[in-house]
Amino acid sequence: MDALAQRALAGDPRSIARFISLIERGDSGSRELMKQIYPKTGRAHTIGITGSPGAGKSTLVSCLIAAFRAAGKTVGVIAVDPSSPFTGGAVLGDRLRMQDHALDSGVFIRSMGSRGNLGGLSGATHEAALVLDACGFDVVLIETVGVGQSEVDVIRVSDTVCLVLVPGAGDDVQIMKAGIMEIADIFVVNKSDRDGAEKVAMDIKVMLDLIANRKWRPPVSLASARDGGGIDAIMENIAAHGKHLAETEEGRSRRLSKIKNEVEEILRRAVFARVESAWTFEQTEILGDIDSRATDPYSVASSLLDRVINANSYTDLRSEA
Ligand SMILES: Nc1nc2c(ncn2[C@@H]2O[C@H](COP(=O)(O)OP(=O)(O)OP(=O)(O)O)[C@@H](O)[C@H]2O)c(=O)[nH]1
Ligand SMILES: [Mg+2]
Repeated sequence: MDALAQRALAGDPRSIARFISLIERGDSGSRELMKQIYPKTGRAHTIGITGSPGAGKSTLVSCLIAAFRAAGKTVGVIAVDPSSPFTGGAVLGDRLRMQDHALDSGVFIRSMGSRGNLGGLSGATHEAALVLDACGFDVVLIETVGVGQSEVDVIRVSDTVCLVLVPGAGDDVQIMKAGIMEIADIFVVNKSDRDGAEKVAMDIKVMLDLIANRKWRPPVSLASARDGGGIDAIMENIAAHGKHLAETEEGRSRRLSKIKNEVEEILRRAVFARVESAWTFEQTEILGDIDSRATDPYSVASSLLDRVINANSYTDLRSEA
């Protein structure tokens, strides 16, 4: 096994960080590393924390880290900031808020941005979560900012999705639109020290009644993360959902569908990487040909695709991936 993978699996924080950086760059060598560590994955409980900006996600994550640590569990955290990779204020803020845990060797915190990511943010986030899983963290928390489609994609990689709402933000319509209601397993109404939290919780329950019957009825609880209020209930709900996933047919089919997405994502990347290099090479000439109507974009796309598919055996595709 590669030395870097070995050191990461042994729990060396610098090696884990370097490993995730390789993935983030979409480095082709990282696929080989992923293959090596994959057998060690599948043990962590991955929890996605999403919700509108400023809802208190990072504050909540910090509370959850403390609660999991108190329960003797190690925690890996991925803070995803799709809009402003690396330099974003939100990421800096997250770092500050979570720094209480910075010296705890049972906690690993990492920010990720979308910059230079061939496979897209969701692919890289998923792989980073797998790395933390393989490195032995019992729990992996993924915080994403916002409630758009890209957050839905990112958060789909988690076993348990926790949606954080706050009173008076008028979030409900936005969330319905983004389809996050459907993928949330646990609802938290944070900032319940403010007026209107009970009303938001009621509204969520009404909306849940409208969503087609599921075996798992997402629990709704109030929290005040800033003062550490309501964390016990969230911990119980997380544990109950984990148990549901482990013991039911629904849990198994969810795992299989995650694996399906995983394979499709790798395929997409492998094919695209191939097509892209042919495309980049011939681009200038082809663009001119389309401009003069000597050809059209549809024929160009299908001929590129044909060539890639015919030129590569499965083995080539695999080494490319
Ligand atoms: N009143 C009140 N404020 C809170 C509570 N939890 C968090 N806050 C405050 O809300 C603000 C935003 O908290 P964050 O934890 O940074 O929220 P976030 O959702 O991570 O924000 P982004 O990552 O920027 O989207 C901070 O000023 C917190 O102190 C709470 O329970 N009650
Ligand atoms: Mg945050």
